Amino acid sequence: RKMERTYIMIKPDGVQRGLVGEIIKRFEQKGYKLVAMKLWSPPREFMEKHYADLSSKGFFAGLINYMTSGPVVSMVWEGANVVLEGRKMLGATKPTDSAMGTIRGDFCIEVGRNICHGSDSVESANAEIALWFPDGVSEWDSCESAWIYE
Ligand code: YYY
Ligand code: MG
Repeated sequence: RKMERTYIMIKPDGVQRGLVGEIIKRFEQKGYKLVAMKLWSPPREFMEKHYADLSSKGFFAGLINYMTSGPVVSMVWEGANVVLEGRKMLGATKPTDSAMGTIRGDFCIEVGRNICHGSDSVESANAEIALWFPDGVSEWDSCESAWIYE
């Protein structure tokens, strides 16, 4: 099996709306392992680096304003295929396209307030984890793993 790590972030609206526990709960209950977490308000330049590939988009300035409007919760989750599966759990970028049962489908309405971020590939996950957690993550053995994996 393909063990991976992904960078999941609860955006300022998710924090303000009290959805931190709900989002963590879904990843925990699925069986993924939390290996890093912090709540903080990174400076604008840092958020611009995180979203550098979108810098030419018309919504970029608004996106950075929104993403620096309050603290975010940064997390790294580990598990088999967690990059792709984590994206499925978040739902489509546009909440109108997000299936009910996904985080975005269940909890938000507009693309510019879509409450969560998840890495879109193993390569971008590795880059985002290095950016957000330069000191690394916490390695630990979960007692549940024998019951989650064959
Ligand atoms: O990875 P994901 O968050 O699902 O979408 P991206 O295409 O990477 O865009 C990042 C972020 O930008 C998206 O979550 C909301 C915002 N955004 C927007 O405000 N308007 C768009 N038309 C597209 C994206
Ligand atoms: Mg993206």
